[in-house]
Amino acid sequence: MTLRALIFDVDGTLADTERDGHRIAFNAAFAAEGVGWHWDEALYGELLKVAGGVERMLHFACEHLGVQQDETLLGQIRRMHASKTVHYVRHVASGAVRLRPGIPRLIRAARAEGLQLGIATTTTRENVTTLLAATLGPAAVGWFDAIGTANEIAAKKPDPAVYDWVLQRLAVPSCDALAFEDTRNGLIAARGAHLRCIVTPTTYSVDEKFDEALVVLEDLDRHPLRAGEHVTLDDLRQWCSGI
Ligand code: XBP
Repeated sequence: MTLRALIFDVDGTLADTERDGHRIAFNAAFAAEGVGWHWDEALYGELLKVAGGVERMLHFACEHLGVQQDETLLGQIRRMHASKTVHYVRHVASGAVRLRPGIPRLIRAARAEGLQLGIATTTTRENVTTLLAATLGPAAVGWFDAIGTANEIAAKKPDPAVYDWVLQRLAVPSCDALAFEDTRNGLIAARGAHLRCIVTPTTYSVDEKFDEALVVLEDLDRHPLRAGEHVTLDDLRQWCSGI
């Protein structure tokens, strides 16, 4: 294989956005709607098994509260999701969220070597573009040759559709690309698109099973075998070639 593209998941992989980003924004939207819901850290960890904010709220209402799924509930959830996105974008744009260790370095190295870059996420497009601009600068959105989000692809991970879409846009075969994920759902999605996948779990996903991963790392600044060294593009190439 020739490594031609890196494809990144967003939430948990580019940045640890869930606990202090998305969760807080969901709770702010619940308060604004006056619905009386509150997601604490432990409950949110459980709810993260459901990808996508709308799907997560629907799951909570139906499975945890026993609410009947109907048009009234769906309308309320869509309204709260729009409000949640406003809260989340404001939070990220304020500079409150930082990229995970090694992410900016690897993205810059990939650009310098002419690799293509992709994003494969189940979150809302505005959340992604705001995060990229706030952390890497206003031009960073243009560094990515394909950005697949919930706005383009309805099916959520573990469905591989978003990865298939990004690969098609990049015009790269799956054997020449590498995915980065932080959860089992994401790993299954990437593997479903026949991609090799590096997993960097967060505190929310650390106990999940990652047997199908190429390598599992604490983060990209910590080489698994060489203490004090970070992970380079050459390391990724070696792992991909099975060396
Ligand atoms: C993670 C998610 C997202 C966010 C919420 O996506 O499950 O749903 O928690 O985002 P990924 P929205 O790891 O694929 O980036 O509310 O915009 O859906």
